[in-house]
Amino acid sequence: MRYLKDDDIAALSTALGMSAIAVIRLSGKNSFNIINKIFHPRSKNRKKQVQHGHIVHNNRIQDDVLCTFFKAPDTYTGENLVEISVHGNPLIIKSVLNLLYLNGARAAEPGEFTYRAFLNGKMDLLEAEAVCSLIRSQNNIATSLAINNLTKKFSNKIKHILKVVINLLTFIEANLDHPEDDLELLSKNQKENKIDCCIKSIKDLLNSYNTNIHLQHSYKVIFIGKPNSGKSSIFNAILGKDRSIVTDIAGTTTDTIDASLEYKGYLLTFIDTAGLNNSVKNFIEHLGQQKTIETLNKANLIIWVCDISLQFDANDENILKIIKLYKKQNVPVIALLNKSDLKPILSSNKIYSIYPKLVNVFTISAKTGLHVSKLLDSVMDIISNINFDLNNSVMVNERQHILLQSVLQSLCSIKKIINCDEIVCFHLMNIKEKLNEILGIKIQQDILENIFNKFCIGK
Ligand SMILES: Nc1nc2c(ncn2[C@@H]2O[C@H](COP(=O)(O)OP(=O)(O)OP(=O)(O)O)[C@@H](O)[C@H]2O)c(=O)[nH]1
Ligand SMILES: [Mg+2]
Repeated sequence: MRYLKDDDIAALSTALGMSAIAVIRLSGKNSFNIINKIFHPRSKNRKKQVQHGHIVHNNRIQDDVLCTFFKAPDTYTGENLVEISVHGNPLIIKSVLNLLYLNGARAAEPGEFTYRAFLNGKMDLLEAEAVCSLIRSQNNIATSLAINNLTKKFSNKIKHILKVVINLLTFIEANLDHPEDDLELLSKNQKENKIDCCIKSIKDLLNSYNTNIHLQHSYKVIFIGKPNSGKSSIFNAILGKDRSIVTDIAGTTTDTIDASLEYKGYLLTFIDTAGLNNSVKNFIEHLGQQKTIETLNKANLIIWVCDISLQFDANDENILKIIKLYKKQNVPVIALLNKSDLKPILSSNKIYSIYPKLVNVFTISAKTGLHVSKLLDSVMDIISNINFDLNNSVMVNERQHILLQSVLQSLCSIKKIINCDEIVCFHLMNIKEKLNEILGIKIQQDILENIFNKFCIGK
């Protein structure tokens, strides 16, 4: 990896493939000189920011392009930057890039443009990481959260906590260094209030992580129910293909099977699971059921499939207990009374009488297709109403989560020794360092490179 700061870098910033146009970026202090060696503008006015002209090599025109010149320091990278809009043919892209390399630029490493933006103070590390999340977001909520980070909402929250910590540290250190001076002392209560306020903010951010982690890629919709209730049949009906095996043998599905579907702009991942049965017979079934339970931890929505033609039995009872547990954690649940083409024994009234809190109960038939399409709309209704304060929530990634957890631990330790100023100071210094690391201040080079390494090339 070569994340140098003083040379000139170039890369394709749009996706490689056939397209109307493709944008190549060139950044560095010599970038204007480099492009001018191969770019022949049509107009004599070289002061224009956007110039139309040709890329020429050995007197041959390689492409008809638009060059946009951005003069440092008001650019994405903080350096002189040129965006060359070429025709979107991979051969042309390759030839223009090669000419840039021949004339003094080198191929940019992943995320290197954003890395330079960070080094040149154009953005802090949280904003830089948000750029990566924004590009990768696969649903509307994830996109909104990434934009919140990009517009400093996360950075401001961290900076606010940092301010409280520094303020507290200054007070306590001053008192430790100059006990003889008549400095104003903070009472135990005042110190505790400040620490509590930080703990609350950190806990809110950690909660965001738990929600975000599920949402970053797709919404997980998980089918559960006793064996033979028709989970796989409904799963297949929704997907419109036979993804899971369906038979009348209880315990047909022994593993979790997932398939994704894009619907109304949301990416949904449906997961079929092994039926939950209190009296499992063999080891494979047992493993399958364990996997079902583990999968539930990822659920954004649970679909409980019951067989309308059978009595509510001990297996359903057990599943209901599990559902109550997840409902408590605010995971929404839809109960489906399947096999409505058969003589009904179980009714929605029965389900409501057992568990009145279930609001989404409806009948369906995987066999006839009754209400299968309605199910998708109900899924969407629920998912688009997942309770998000989109204005105030932020996206927390794994790196930030680990650091936040460590900050929380130190804050909790302080509460236990609040009167012991030396140890409080020690913890506060540690917290300050971790908060700075979240923002990317005084962060080690290898950690930094590791972060940007995950970006795509050209960003
Ligand atoms: N009559 C009728 N039969 C259905 C319906 N849905 C599923 N079945 C049948 O019920 C049986 C079990 O269906 P599956 O979809 O395999 O059930 P499952 O819940 O995935 O079962 P396991 O994988 O064993 O947990 C099959 O014979 C299906 O054809 C329905 O709506 N009506
Ligand atoms: Mg099945």
